[in-house]
Formats: sequence, structure tokens, C-alpha cells
Amino acid sequence: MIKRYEALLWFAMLFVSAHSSGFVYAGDSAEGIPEQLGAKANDLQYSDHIKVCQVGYLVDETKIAILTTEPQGKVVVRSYPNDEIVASLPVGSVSFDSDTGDSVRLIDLTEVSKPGQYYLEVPSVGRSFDFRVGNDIFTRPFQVSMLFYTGQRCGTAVRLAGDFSKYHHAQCHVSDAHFDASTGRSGKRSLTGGWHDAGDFGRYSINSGISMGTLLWAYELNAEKLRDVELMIPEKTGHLPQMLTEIRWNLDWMLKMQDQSGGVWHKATTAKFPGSILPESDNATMLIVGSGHDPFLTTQATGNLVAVAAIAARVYRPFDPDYADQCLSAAKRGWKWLESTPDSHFKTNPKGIETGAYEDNEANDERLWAASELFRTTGDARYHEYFLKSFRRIRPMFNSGFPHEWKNVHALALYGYAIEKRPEVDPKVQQEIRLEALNAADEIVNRVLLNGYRVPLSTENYIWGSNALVANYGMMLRLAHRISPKPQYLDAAQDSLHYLLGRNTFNTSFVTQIGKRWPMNPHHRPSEADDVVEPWPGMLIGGPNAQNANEKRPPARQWDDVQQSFTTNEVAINWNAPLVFLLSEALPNRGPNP
Ligand code: 9MR
Ligand code: ZN
Repeated sequence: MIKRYEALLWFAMLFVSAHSSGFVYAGDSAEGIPEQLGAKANDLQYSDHIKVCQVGYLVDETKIAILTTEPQGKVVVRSYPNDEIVASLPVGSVSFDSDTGDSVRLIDLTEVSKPGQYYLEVPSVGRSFDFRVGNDIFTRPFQVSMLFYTGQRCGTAVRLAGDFSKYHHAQCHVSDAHFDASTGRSGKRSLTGGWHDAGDFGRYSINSGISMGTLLWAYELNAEKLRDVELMIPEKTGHLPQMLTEIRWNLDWMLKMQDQSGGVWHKATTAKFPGSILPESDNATMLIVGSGHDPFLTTQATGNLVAVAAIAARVYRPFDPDYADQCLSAAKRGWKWLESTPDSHFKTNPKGIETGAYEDNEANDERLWAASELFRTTGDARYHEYFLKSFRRIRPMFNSGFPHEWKNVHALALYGYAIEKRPEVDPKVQQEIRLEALNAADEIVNRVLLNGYRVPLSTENYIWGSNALVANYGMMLRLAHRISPKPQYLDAAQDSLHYLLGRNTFNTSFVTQIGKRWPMNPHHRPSEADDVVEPWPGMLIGGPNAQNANEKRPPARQWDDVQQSFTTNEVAINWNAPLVFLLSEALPNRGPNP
């Protein structure tokens, strides 16, 4: 055993040292490091062996940095820019992290709690990127992550604001959409608006559903903090909070995807993915795509719309009661369709269609989420009864080994019920769900504490969009914290953010234009096709994906910052949403007015 461990360790060290000097990051080309910080102290060089959260840490949280080489002496924290030593820190013992192949040591800098800007200095290794300590440090990342959605707007010309005004595209996808043969219909329909899903320009009901549910929850749970936070959107919004203005852009489109019957269409895309072009150059026929078999509309698309429109009815009510009514009536019509229509799945792309499939053969979770949110909005016994008779279908109720995702929204249905305050809630059922949610959170926390990088991912979790799994685990922990507050839940949720923002094996923030070094070549058509070198801002890329059988790298290292790598370096509305959720939760209690 020991021998094998030593061999592994030795191999790991070789691996690390082989990669530390010659490893080429896209960000090394300087654009990814917008501030070349003059490292005055001893002319220190930046070292990729010292990984910190490139945004920083909240005042009261446990603050961890990761060291991937042996230190020759004490690590110090210096203030930036005056280089004063503010703390001298011990380094934890070495352990081997098999998911990355790194030998890691934890540096605990929790004692540094005075708001300010700092960096770590490790003797004979170098210095870290600088980072901040403070309680308002996530405001800008929140705004920039929401700006991603503004950039994804379809059906309109987009020019980002302020510093980002070099990013723009002309009006796109405004011609009517044609009913594809898979809809059983003919003719055309206006379907403008919404957000482009990802690096492609498709618009998909299912993926919009989880994205919107997550964003609306982020707002609803943090309304006090978020109401006055300004975003870089083009509208002057009067008294409607800016976040809700951005979200409405996609909500209006989702509502258009609902058929007269109450059912909802699966997607609006061209037949094939376009090349690396700007959206306005994508002139192929826009199609409404159905399941290919009667009733052509699907249970999953409809369940998603019902849940989202039900949440929206609550959230928009104080600002726009007419719009709230419109959302609620759409949700109720959708529910009637769900009740009267047996399961109808989108099993695979119909003939001639090659865009994102978002295929799903299980609809009980979407039905449950629809019932849960309609109950929460109305208190109506019909929805409540459906929820009560169906919620126990899966055991354990929450999967601590795999968070909710576009295909599976079961946990969202349960969390909604767990945090609901209305008097009609069944207290025993609520308690049962809460306890299971806390069990799952405890298991996630344990995994985080055992992981070399404090990542919630298991080895099996390095799949397509693994960064979204990281964020969604964080969201589970934040929801658990709302059920029963514990510092461990907060720390572990923050660990997810820190991983995404640079405290990872690549020493790179996975969110474009946030932190000091970030992906330069996301799979994102507007970034590919425009003449700006840096990618559009605020985009969380998919992250390491170990599903390629021919790979030799450890799972967590299987990420490539190249445009073609859509399996590791694409962006998507459902991946940014839990990032926005985590950032919303990390904002200071009284929303600053930037
Ligand atoms: O996020 C989706 C991931 O879970 C799937 O494994 C993958 C392959 O089916 O598809 C991902 O979604 C893509 C969608 O199909 C089309 N737009 C881009 C999405 C992100 O890559
Ligand atoms: Zn468009």
C-alpha cells in the first residue's frame, strides 16, 4: 500500500513539475491577466503552484488557498500594493489528489479578516495572484455573470455597456419560425426573443426551464439584496428590478412556446448548428421542433414552463400584477394539459434535425416541480394533493452524489416545498423533506472536506458541464443553510465559488473576464466570430470532462481552452444560472447601489 502511494506521489510530483513551467495557458498571452501587477516584493514571480480564489474571500468565512509544491519556509500574506506582511502561516501536510494528479497542501488564511487586497508569498516558489477580503467583493462578479444573459439576447441588436461596449451583435432571428414535420403542424409562427442557449443560437424550453427557475429563485430568496442592484442592461426599468427585467427577456419567449392547447414546444432552432458566425448571419430557416409523435408537444417542456411561470407569478406580482396574472394563467393552462395528457417525451432528434437534443424519457420530476411551484404560488389543494401523493417516488429523496440538472429537476420540487412558508404546507411532510435535504448537505460537506481542492465533485462527476455540477452542489448547500443554518454549509458553498473562480488545478477562473486569468477561447459563436480578442464577459465554461475514453490525463485536468472543445469549453444559460445563484447568496446584506 505504502509503496504504491509513494509511487503515485512521485509520479504526481513529476507530473506537476513537468506542467508547472512549460504549461501554456491562454491567459498567459496577457489578455487573460488584465492587470500585470508589479510584484515589487523581492521581484517575485507569479506561481501556478499557489492557487487562490481570484476574486477573494468573505470576511467571516474559512479562507483556504492550495499549494501544489513544497514550501521552503513560512508562507506569508502581504497586502497589495504596499507589500506589508500581515500574516505568517503554517502549511498543511501533503496529500495526493488523484482527480487532478496534484500533491496538495492547504494554506489556511482565515485569520486575514481585515477588508483589503492581498497576495500570498511562498519562499522559493513565488507569489499568488492577488485577491480581496471583503463582504462586497462578489457584487461585480454578480453583475458580470448576469451580463452574460444580456449578451445572449435573441431577436434584438445587442451592445454591452460601459467597459464592454466593444461586444455587440446586430438583430438576429426575427423571421417567423416554421413548424417542422415533427410538430404535426404546418405554417409559421412568430417566436422572437429569448436567450441563445449556449455557444449555439438554439432556444430550448427544457434548458430555459432550469435556468429560469434557478435565476428566479436567486432573486426571490435574495430580493432585499438584489432589488436595487444595477445591471448593465439597456433598459431604464422604472421600478422593476433590473435582474427581473433581464429574466423577463427569456420569460416572454418561453410563454410564446406554449401552444393553444396549453402544451409547450420542445425547441426553436435551425436544422443544424451554424458555423462560427455572428447570430445576425445565421439565416437558415428557424424551426419549431416537436417530438415527432402525437401529441408532438412534450411533458418536460410543459412542466418546465408551468414551474417557471408559477414562480414568476409570485416574483413579478409586486411590480407588475398584470404580468403576474398572465404568467399564472399560462401555468394553469399548462397544468391542465399535463393532467389530461399522458407522458410525451422528446426521445431523440427527429429526422433532419441535428441541434441540441435535450432528450429525456422521465417526466415525473417535471410534473412534480410544476405541482410544487403552483402550490407555492396559489396554496391550491389540487396541486398540493398531486405533490403529496408523488414526492416520495425516489429514495433517497436527494442525491448527494449528483445535483439537479436540466434532465432532472426532482430536487427543485422538494427544495421548494422544504422552504415554503405558507400555512397550507403539511408540517410533517415538510420536516421529512428538510431532514433529507440536510442529510444530503452533510454528505456533500464531508466530501468537500476530504477533497484536495475542497471541490464537491466525486471522480464520476467530471462530465460534460462539470462546472455546473460544482455550482449546483453549492446551491444545494445554500438551500440547506436556509433550512438549518450551519457555518459548514456556508463554507462548503463558498468552496464551490472559489473553485470556479480560480482555486483549481489550472489556477484559472472559469468565468470569462472575472479574476486574473480566465478562458480565452470559449466555444461561443459570438466570441469566435467577432473581431475582439477577448471572449464575451461573464461566461462560466463547462469545465473538465472525463468522458472521452482515449484520455490519459487525470479527470479534473481534462479541460482545453480551445474553441473546438465544445465538450469542455462551451458556455450555457443553465451553467451560469447556479453561478448567479451562488453569487447572489454571497452579496452583502444591504444591496449596494453601484
Ligand atoms: O448540457 C448538455 C449536456 O448535459 C449534455 O451531455 C450534452 C450532450 O447532449 O448537451 C449539453 O447541452 C448542449 C445542448 O445540447 C446544445 N447547446 C449547448 C449545450 C451545452 O453544451
Ligand atoms: Zn438570435
